[in-house]
Amino acid sequence: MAEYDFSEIEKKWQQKWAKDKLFEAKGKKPNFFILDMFPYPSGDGLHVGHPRGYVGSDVVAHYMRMKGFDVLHPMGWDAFGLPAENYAIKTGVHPSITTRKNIQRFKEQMQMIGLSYDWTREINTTNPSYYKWTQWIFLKLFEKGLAYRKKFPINWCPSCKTGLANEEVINGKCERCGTETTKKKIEQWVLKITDYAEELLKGLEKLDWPEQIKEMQRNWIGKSEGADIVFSVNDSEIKVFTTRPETVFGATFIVLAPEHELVKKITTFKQKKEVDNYVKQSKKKLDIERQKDKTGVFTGSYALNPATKEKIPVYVADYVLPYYGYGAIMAVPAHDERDYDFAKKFDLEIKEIELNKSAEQVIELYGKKAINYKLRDWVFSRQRYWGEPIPLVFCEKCKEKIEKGETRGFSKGELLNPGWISDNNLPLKLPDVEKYQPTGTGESPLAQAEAWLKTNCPKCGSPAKRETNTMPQWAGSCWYFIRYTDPENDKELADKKKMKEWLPVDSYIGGAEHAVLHLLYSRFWVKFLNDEKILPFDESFKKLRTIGLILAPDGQKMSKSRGNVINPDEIVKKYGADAFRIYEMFMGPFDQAIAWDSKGILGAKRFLDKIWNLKIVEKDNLNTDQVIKKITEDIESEKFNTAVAAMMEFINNANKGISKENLESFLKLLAPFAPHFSEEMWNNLGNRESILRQSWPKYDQEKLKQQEFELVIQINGKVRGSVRAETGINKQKAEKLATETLEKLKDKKIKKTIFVKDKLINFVCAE
Ligand code: ANZ
Ligand code: ZN
Repeated sequence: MAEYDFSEIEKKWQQKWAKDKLFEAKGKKPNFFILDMFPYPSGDGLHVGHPRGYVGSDVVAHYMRMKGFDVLHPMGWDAFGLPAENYAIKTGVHPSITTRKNIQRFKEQMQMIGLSYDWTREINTTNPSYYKWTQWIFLKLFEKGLAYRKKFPINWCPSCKTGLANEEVINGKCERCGTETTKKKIEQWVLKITDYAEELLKGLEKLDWPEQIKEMQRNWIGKSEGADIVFSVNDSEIKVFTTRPETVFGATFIVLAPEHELVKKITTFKQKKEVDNYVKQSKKKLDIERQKDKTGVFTGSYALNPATKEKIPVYVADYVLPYYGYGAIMAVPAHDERDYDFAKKFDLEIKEIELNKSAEQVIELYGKKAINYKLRDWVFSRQRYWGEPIPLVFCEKCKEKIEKGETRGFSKGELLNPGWISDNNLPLKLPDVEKYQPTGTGESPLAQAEAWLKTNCPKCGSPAKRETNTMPQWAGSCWYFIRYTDPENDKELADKKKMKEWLPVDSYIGGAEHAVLHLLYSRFWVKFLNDEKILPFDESFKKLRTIGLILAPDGQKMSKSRGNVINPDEIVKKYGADAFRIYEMFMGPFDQAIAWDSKGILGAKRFLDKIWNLKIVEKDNLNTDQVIKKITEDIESEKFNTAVAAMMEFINNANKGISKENLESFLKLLAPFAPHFSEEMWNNLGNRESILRQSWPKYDQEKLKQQEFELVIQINGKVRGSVRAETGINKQKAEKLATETLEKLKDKKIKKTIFVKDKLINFVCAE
């Protein structure tokens, strides 16, 4: 069998397409925005896992173009972040240099695979002309009072020497480096994402996203409906939040978190030493440790249960968390497992009660309806170098004015954070520094850039100092998709008309690991900017599809240290970009993890060789309607693997030859998957206009119907149902179809099946 010369063909067409500007979005109607999550350009280059999503989105992009849509399919670089900075610490090479080099390599690899990006719209989050607008959005948040300074114990990575947001701590470990996080009390910029808790929750309903991702966001936002109930203790009041107000009759003790502000006040003299000691000990513990065994101490005081009028003891215990609800609970050991464990250990009353009052009734007597969210505000400052500078200065003079009560000329944010003043002179460029090392003190390396640090207050001209913390990794990616619609604009983040034309993103493809990070943060910024009338839409991504990981051939996660990384450059060199693309799509369901298999890539190559060698005949008996329908539907539902399988089956049936007309139709179906190969064959058949400019083949509904029949399904000779099936299907397929159709067949013990071609299938089952 003759093999096609992929290395020559692929390069040739890539150059031709670029020259003909085949993939540039024009802004015509109807249009379609298909987006990949843009990568962090690491020093390792692409691995074979990246292209799984990129090829998938590329198939859709080609398909939509052939369906007549003007397609926006862009790529860019999420290039701020720790690895470039860590490399700089080690070698002294400026992160911008490393970043430039890495981007170059990523881009070459993407071009090698023939991805049809519109490179005229490439963006880079570390470019001042880009981060000017990231800073601008931050200032908008600040001005509206949605950014505030707060000193409180935040998650701290001792290795990265920076504070982290809650979303960046995965099972107690730093999302970046895997080090166990600790708590550190430092002053931080925090964004009020909690103001949007309800909208973020509601907005999920209209999104076509994987249910599992939506559920993760719902859980993260964590809405609980219940009541606030007040318990009085001497002359103080303890407010608790409960989701089960009707259990108040069984509340036999109260528990305060060690951090609760009333602990000191209500602890009796006798108990003071023990309580102080306990509070000190629990401060050292991590949140997960606090949940493990139930520990606690008695405060010596009693509270009044408003429902039973009984006096119940007040305890301090660290299984109650300080930042949820009010950091205090009514303990109902008969109905709550945590409280039960605690009551057992401390020998407290466990009162069985009859729940004869409804939650509503209890609220009307003793409480107030309340809603709580688990979502916390977003800790937004990082004590690191390689990030967007926060464009604020600190001015003592302005602070004094505000503290004296002057409000005129100050924004809401400035009044909320006295002394902190917006610097609207953007972009505020990241200065060069000698040392990139994080200091560990809570200041970023920018504190050493003396000349940059010292400035004058933009408001009053007095000497002022710049904020030295930088923005987190997630800032630039909150809004990057907006910039693609108008990447060069230096007057606005993007032109309104262009935004209206393209946004929100029609289809977004990327990793599920971003569920409560990027995918949540971005929705928050978009909702805010929409409220500010800056954006004409209120959700970022209409449709989201997540990609399964590609594992090493040994089934393990690919990693350099394990030495099991498959390098895409080698694969493409050996088998060609098209075979690589076909295999990436064929290897398994798009959203599921799957191990790389070297035999599979070989199979993909052979499939293309087979097409290359097809004999062209005057007339064939092949059925293209069927395959067109199948592939159309599969692409629309991201079932790329079954689409490739259908193409393979079609080609197997063409071993006696194929007509030129059918081959041309088939090549159009193949083109999104194997564009270079299809283009070459298309060209060889005498066509001069690119195959990627052809319209997507249509199938004949009527003809398809004639090729279908009603498959009768019987169980033990009795008709139990029927289903439309294509004529000529074999027994195996008919069995599958019938079991998918008749639910009850799943529970039956099937002894044998009798199949009458194009008529019926009878399952002989045990009675
Ligand atoms: C009495 C009760 C009885 C409760 C019962 C539950 C079951 P979610 O659903 O997660 O919102 N709680 C309130 N604040 C807390 C805090 N700071 N730390 C730990 N636990 C806290 O949980 C709300 C329930 O968690 C509340 O309802 C409260 O216990 C507890 F059969 O009140 B419940
Ligand atoms: Zn000032």
